[in-house]
Amino acid sequence: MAPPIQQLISSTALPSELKLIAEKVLNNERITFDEGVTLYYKGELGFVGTLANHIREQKHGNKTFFNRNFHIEPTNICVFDCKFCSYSRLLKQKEGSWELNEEQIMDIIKKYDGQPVTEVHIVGGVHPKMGLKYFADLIKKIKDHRPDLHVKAFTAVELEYMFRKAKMSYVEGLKYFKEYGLNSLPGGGAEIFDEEVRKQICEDKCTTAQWLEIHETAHKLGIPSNATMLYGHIEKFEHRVDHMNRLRTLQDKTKGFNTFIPLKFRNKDNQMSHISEVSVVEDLRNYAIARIFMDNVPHLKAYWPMIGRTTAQLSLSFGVDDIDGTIDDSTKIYTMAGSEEQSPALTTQQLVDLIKQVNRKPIERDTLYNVVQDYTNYQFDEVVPVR
Ligand code: V47
Ligand code: SF4
Repeated sequence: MAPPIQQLISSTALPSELKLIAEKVLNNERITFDEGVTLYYKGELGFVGTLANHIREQKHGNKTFFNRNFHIEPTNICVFDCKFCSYSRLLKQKEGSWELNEEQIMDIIKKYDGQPVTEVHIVGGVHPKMGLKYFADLIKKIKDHRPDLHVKAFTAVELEYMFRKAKMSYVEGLKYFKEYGLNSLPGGGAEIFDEEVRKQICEDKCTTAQWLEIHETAHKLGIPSNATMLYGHIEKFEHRVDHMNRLRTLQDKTKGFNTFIPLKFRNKDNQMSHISEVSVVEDLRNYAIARIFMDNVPHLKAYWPMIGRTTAQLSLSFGVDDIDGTIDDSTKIYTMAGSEEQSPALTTQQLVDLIKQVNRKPIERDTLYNVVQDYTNYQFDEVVPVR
């Protein structure tokens, strides 16, 4: 029997514009902006899923990556006012806010001594008093304590604010952090690049141009990064394609993005709570179209603490090849916004089982996707320590 994608192409019922896209995917060709928009308006879940799964299996076979990481959120106090944010508090607003000092952060790091974690992910609110020097010293302390731990830290939003306050250019600031031990940047703060939509949902934080310039500068300095897209709120399909197109264009230039991470807008306790959340079908369609459109970004991540374990499992048939990490319950940005996972922690064994249940190969990776361990035939004969 012909592979599913060829069966699709030979189906007489398929509209010619979709057939053309399917042929491009089969021939490993890039789809255009307009074709991306067509997929959003006309591509049914089964159709986009078949194309995305073809690409996923061409790129990674059955492999599904995860890593052993933990998150530190130093504070949720933030000078900005993103309308979708359920997590931030103003400096003067004491209720529900937290600020960790250096000792408390180092205590979290030390909690993982002797545990085989490979990455710490540090992001938080943009605190007016926690500046560049504070965070550079913190990273150095972490690296002095545990040199092998990969430090993935600070969104472009946090960096833009710190560099502006320190009167440093992006090159100077990023070089400075790199010297202190910063290894890569997470993908947050991208939201939606369209300037009009951005103005409505997060007017006061770093602009699209600044976000892209910080990531471009990082890539040129040998600091890889991720990229996110916040979808399912007031944006139109065209805005999603525009967002991915700007990332794809930058990636052609720098090749510095490892992973694209679509983030579903969650509507609990924020200024956009009146907007309904999109369906699981839309989540899966979005992953699939992202996989088809972003042909030059190697990995597509479903961030399970936000989307939930079941959708994360499903997403592995819709283009996703990475389900992030073991994490722990210190990540609050989604739990406070109403995600399914109210206490997001999975042991390695649970993550491996989750992947195996849907017949994929669980591969533990480090931040840069070097294989740490292939768990396909691994037998857990005792309880493996969490994370
Ligand atoms: O930029 C905030 C999002 C992001 C909501 O690089 C919300 O590996 C949905 O970027 N509904 C920060 N999303 C988190 C982030 C991230 C997460 C996991 C992995 C990586 C990585 C990066 O969280 C923000 C924003 O887009 N966010 N509030 C909300 N209500
Ligand atoms: Fe601050 Fe980030 Fe929340 Fe925006 S999303 S208000 S920058 S913590």
